[in-house]
Amino acid sequence: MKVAIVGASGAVGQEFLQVLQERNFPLDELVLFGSARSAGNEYEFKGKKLTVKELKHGDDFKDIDIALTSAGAGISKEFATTITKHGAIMIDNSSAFRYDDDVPLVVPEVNPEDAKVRPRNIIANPNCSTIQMVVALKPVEELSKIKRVRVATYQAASGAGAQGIAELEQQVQEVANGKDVTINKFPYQLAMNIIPHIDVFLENDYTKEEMKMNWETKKIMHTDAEVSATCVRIPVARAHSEAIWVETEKPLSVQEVKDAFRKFEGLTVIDNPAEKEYPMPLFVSGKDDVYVGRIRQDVTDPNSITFWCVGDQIKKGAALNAVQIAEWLIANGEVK
Ligand code: 2RA
Repeated sequence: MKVAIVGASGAVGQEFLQVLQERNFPLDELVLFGSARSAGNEYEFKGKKLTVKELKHGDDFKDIDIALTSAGAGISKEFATTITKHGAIMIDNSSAFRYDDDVPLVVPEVNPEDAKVRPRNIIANPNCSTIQMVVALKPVEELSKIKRVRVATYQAASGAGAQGIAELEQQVQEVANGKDVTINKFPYQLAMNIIPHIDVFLENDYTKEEMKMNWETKKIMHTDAEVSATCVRIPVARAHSEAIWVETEKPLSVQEVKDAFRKFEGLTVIDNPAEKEYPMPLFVSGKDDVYVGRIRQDVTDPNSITFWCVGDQIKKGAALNAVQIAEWLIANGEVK
């Protein structure tokens, strides 16, 4: 098994290295690719030094079985043929192919079988805010068809990559020292602030980040349920939080939803208001599971349940989900 990471120096690329190592992913060789700028960088993997090669058109992917790519949509589009032409399966973390009919969009706990039909040998990894939400929605959908979802997100700086985290850390220092704040990645100062704007605004006045949650949920869950999202950037390093309201066809009790959450692979319930126990980004950072809590009946509607959901954006929201897709492909004989 020969695996490639494309975009090895980025926040998600680095997390790929970490996750492959942590899970003892069954590989014989790992090859790292990156831009001309990051070519030559060295990273350690299982005690060995690996050097980043420059991503070029040619035959470098000839013997690669699985390519984990996270170098932005432009690079993914430009290099998809180079990566897949000799048979490598490209598991792509960018938004380049998510809405293409001939590219499956996969969260292994929700729709793993979709990964079998991949005419272009590309599988897309969904956006981070969608991944953690659909992991929590799936057990609810198994109890009753979901009619509608409303969600407000509280997204960490890591969603803007390693530079996003660095900018938040720098701003915190600048604010503490009474200096002018440096703003590059985010539209406004993030430290001591929140910004109700992620990605570009669309014609309907939702942002693209918000509509991704609508489009991607429909494709992954094979549902026509509409999702209305408000996506907000908050000054947290690396785990996204979401307040979710789910309207179901049948009324559901809080207890049956809690039981379904507890039984569902990939979810951890922390829900004990009496002891002030609920998931928070500070404690979920670095964890594999999606965490849910504050599970309660929506007081405005007997057919709605509302809850709080936290997931590590770089892990389950990106690198881990892609590696789990790769593991599923291997376990199901999909990699030759
Ligand atoms: C963000 N969802 O948080 C994006 C990253 N894919 O900015």
